[in-house]
Amino acid sequence: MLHDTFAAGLDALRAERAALIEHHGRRITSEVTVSQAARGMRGVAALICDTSVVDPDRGLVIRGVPVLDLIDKLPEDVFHLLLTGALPSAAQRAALQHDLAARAAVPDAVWKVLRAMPKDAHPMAMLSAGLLALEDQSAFRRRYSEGLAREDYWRPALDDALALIAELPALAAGLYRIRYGKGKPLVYDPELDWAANFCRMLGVEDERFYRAMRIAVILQSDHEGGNVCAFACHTVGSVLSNPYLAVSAGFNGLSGPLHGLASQESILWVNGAIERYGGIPNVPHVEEYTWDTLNAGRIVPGYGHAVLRGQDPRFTGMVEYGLRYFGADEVFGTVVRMSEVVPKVLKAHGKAKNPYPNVDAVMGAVWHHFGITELPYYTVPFAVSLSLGLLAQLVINRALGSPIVRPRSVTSEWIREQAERD
Ligand code: AMX
Repeated sequence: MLHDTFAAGLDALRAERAALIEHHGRRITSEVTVSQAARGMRGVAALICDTSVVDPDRGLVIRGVPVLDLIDKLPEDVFHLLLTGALPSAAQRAALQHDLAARAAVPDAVWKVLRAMPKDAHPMAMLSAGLLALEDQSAFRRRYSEGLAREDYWRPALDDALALIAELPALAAGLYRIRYGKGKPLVYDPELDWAANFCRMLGVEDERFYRAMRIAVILQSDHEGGNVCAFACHTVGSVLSNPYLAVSAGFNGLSGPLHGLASQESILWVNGAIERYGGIPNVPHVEEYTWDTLNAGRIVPGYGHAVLRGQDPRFTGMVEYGLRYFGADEVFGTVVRMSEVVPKVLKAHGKAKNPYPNVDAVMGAVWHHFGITELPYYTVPFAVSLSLGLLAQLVINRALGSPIVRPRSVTSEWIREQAERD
């Protein structure tokens, strides 16, 4: 059914993009300075992505809807919204859930690969390896080698997207159970929704966890096109690498401490404070602890952002849920205390352009509260959540026939020569 819905909007999608290029093709989105080229292209707008926008002050807006207005939905609904621009009807949601349940089985060969990995392999490396081990299932790979017409690329890409979204909770939960000796991987229950299945397959059956997972997934489901994870996935996907390869590349990008691994690092940092002060630190303790981190030349994990300049609504949304349901939790309480004090210290420090907590400052406290206490695992649920946006973007790009990503680079010598000529 999702194929039909997407196909119904396809002509309009393509016509809109063609008109955009025809009428506005010469409009300048950004000029690029040498400083920007040297510093991670910060602020350079050089991609078109319609699934979501990160407004520096308001944060994530998905298809025109501020993300906090979506947290009572299901992740399935949000995937539909990301891909098609509209929330699903009840029938469309039921069909999507049915489709996901039918595609959710992870073959034994994948578990064999994961079991063969080193005992201290990082869970994100296992997730990426698991995707590569699933890659032989790619409908895109098969159909392309059979001679697929360009205008039909999106069809097997959407098949792969649905298979990946279905398989990811099982894969992510299964690798947790293998990596941390929790028993055999569990299988998908078609009676439960997608996020509840993720929790149950982790081994936690708790309605409060199901609700927290739905919110967490929605909050982290997309973050426009330029974040490292989305950009890596888009770049690799642009050469028609199949969706398994492209998403694995995106996840590898998410695995760095300046990006999604901050979820692990921030709780490590929070736990350090709890240990040092014997419980939830008071305000002077947090100030001291934060200054000690900065004076040691380290970054404060879970704070700052490359685009956001105000509060991250993903942080606010998750904290609101936590305050309602587990406000007394020590790790969560410390996260909240820190969020009240650290911004003042970062402002006084004077470097970070955004001194506020980002989404990674809080998510680990949620997993910890529900008994997932293995910190290296914390980036995995982020990756599973972000797959919704990565795959929506990928299918749309396949449908639009987006060409390969291939910007130019310049040499330092070229810059000096240009300067001498002026
Ligand atoms: N602690 C200490 N210093 C920080 C800082 C932090 N949390 N955030 C920024 N700074 C420093 C930068 O390192 C930089 O220092 P420099 O001039 O000596 O190189 C200076 O402040 C200016 O940086 P910026 O323009 O504000 O940030 P950025 O766009 O270069 O980087 C980010 C953004 C997220 C990498 C950075 O804020 C950071 O390292 N934060 C901590 C890690 C983290 O939480 N990452 C997750 C972000 C959300 C996500 O992607 N999942």
